[in-house]
Order: sequence, then structure tokens, then C-alpha cells
Amino acid sequence: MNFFKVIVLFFCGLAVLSKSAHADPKFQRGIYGGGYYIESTSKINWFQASHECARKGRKLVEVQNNSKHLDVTNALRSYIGSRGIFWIGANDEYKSSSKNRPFYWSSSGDRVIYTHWMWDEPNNHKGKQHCITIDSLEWNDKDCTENYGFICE
Ligand SMILES: [Ca+2]
Repeated sequence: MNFFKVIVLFFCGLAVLSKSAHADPKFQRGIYGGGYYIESTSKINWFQASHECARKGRKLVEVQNNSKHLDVTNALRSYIGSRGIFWIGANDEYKSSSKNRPFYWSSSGDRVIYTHWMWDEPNNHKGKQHCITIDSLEWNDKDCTENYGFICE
């Protein structure tokens, strides 16, 4: 193989790699411009999901207001529909056994003010549900050690 062929193959390889990176269907744009990485097939616990986002230079998505909630859920809806359970970046610091307790965004430690809970949630089932998921486009507290999809931003 001569030098010219090696160079051509190198640039063809680069083109294929960059095209596949941009075409990654897991990367979705919200209607308000947010960019979200949605993992729906590989299911892992909240702590692993937090690390996976960090490995991508991102964090578990944080949903501070209704327009952000709409942005994230529209991205979810257009990518996989309205089903599925996904970790987001909030927890109650893993210790409360009560139903009504404060939650905190994990990157800032700020108290979660805006919420979009499902009916009768957060229920902190068996006192073990310390992390928040988006479950069928609404919020549900879940056991942080259970395995679900996740959304990074
Ligand atoms: Ca729950």
C-alpha cells in the first residue's frame, strides 16, 4: 500500500467517524434548544448513570422549570415515545423515609422547587426511593439502585 492510499483511507475513516458521531440518534434537540443524550437501551442505576453522563462531559439532566420539562419530554417523545423510565439529576440525599421531603439537584445542591410528579408521587415506596426519574413523561421517585435509562445534558 503506497503512502497516498494510506492518506486517503485515513480521511475516509475520519469522515465516517465524524458522520456517525453527529448522527447518533441518542442525541436529541429539545424544542427550546436544549441538547439531550437519551440512553434507553442500556439500563443502569442512578450512581452509574451520573458517572456515564460525566464521562460524556455532561451531567444528568436537571429540570428547574416547566419549559425545561417540556423541552426534555418533547425530546423523549420524538425519540422513543411516551413510555420508559429515565434517571434525572436529583435525589433526597438518600436518607429520608418520609413521603414529603426535600429533593436536591445533584450538580448544585440547590433545592428542587419546580416539580412535575405523577399522581400520588413521590411516594417513597418502602422508604427506599431517593432518586428522581422521568417515568412516562412525569416524575416518580425510585430506588437509586434499580436500573433504568437516563438523560444527560
Ligand atoms: Ca415512587
